[in-house]
Amino acid sequence: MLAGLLCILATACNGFDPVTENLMRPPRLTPEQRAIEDALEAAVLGDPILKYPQSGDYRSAFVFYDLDGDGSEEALVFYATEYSDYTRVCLLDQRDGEWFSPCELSGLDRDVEFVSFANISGPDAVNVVIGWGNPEDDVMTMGIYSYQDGDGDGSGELVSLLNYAREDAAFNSYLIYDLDNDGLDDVFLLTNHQRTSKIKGISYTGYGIGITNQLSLSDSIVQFAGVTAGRISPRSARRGIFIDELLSGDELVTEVFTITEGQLTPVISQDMSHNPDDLEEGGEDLSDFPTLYEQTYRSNTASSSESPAAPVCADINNDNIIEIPTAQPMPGYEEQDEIIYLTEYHQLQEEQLNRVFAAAFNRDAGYLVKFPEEWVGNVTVVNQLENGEWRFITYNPNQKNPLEDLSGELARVRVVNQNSYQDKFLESYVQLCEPRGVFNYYGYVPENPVSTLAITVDQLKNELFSLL
Ligand SMILES: [Ca+2]
Ligand SMILES: [Ca+2]
Ligand SMILES: [Ca+2]
Repeated sequence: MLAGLLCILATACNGFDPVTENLMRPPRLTPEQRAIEDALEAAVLGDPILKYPQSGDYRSAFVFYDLDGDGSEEALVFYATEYSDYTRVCLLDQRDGEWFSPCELSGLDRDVEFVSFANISGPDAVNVVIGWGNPEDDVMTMGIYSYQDGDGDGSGELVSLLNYAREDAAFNSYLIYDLDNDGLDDVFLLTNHQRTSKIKGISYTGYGIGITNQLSLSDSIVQFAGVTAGRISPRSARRGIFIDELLSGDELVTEVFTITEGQLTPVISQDMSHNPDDLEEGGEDLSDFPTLYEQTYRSNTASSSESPAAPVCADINNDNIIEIPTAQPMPGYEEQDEIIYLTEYHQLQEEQLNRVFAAAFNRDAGYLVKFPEEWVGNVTVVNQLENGEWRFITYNPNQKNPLEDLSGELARVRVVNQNSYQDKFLESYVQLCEPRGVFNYYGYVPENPVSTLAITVDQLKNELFSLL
């Protein structure tokens, strides 16, 4: 969530993308860098045009990693030439202190999307995972490789381990995670193209890696809004992959899968029917009651169509269990055009979603205010248009205009840009946190409140307010 927000903040004001082939040059600082570039040029036919991964932890055209476990790093270099349609990868290694290239090979598309390292193909294996793509297509192709060293004699090879038809390695989103907790990473490919959506698992099968199984995902997925993994519930060590899907209609839904005896197994999925235990003999017919899957339906509450869809699954309370969010209009906003939502996060416990966290998210301003349990359903938020201040007020449905009745006010949060002509000295407000860039975050709690819902300014500052 934080990364997503920073990403928006960083790109909101200008369309400038610093990671482009023209703007970034390989460092030419040390003799070793020079030696590496010389080795690349010697290995490549024509002039190499360096290519930079677009996402992930490694953003340089030169990626250093100890692939064969000999204690010194090899280099992977991504490049194209006038003779190649696809980006290629050149492996560089050292022999007697000299850089040389034992091999280079073609990638699977025009650009490199990301590079990652994982332990997939067996105990002690180091695997290179590369996403290949191009700007015209949102479907990427996954490559998984290992470096098989030829005794340091220069005959080592970067071997592709996923020898499938290209469409079998296609994906729109992915996750690398040890879902079955056997010590080896598993890879999950998510696809939503050609009107069908799937999750595909790639794991170690005893002698190599293979697609272990695949299952259908929701109909009409527009895009994957999030994918994360972790413990499913407080009472079990079972791990799940949580997939947030944006559906047509700007609605989000979550599917959850685990691995049981080597097989991907739905925990929450579109295909699930009602739990047979719900339909005991003589019991009431619960077929009209929403399934767990249907209970995860929520509106996309992102502040604009350019922002990443929200809310998505996360470990919101740092207890190592992943929570599933829902969102409902705050009291009084059911019929409004500009809705402020209460976002709730739930844990799966005994086939039910139990709320463990509720908050008002001000995504534009970059903060949230957690709702104490007794606030839920009884407190709403009013946005002061002139300064963007959020006022938290007791909701009184008997008033003619409950959203204009500020008499039951409980708290305010205001964000002030130091460079603007807003009030900078807010009497009786307190600073809620350190300034972030040019933004100061202020809070206010009325004196002598009478309401049972009242909070203290310390509570606001230390328990309820936090930055996104
Ligand atoms: Ca090495
Ligand atoms: Ca595993
Ligand atoms: Ca949690």
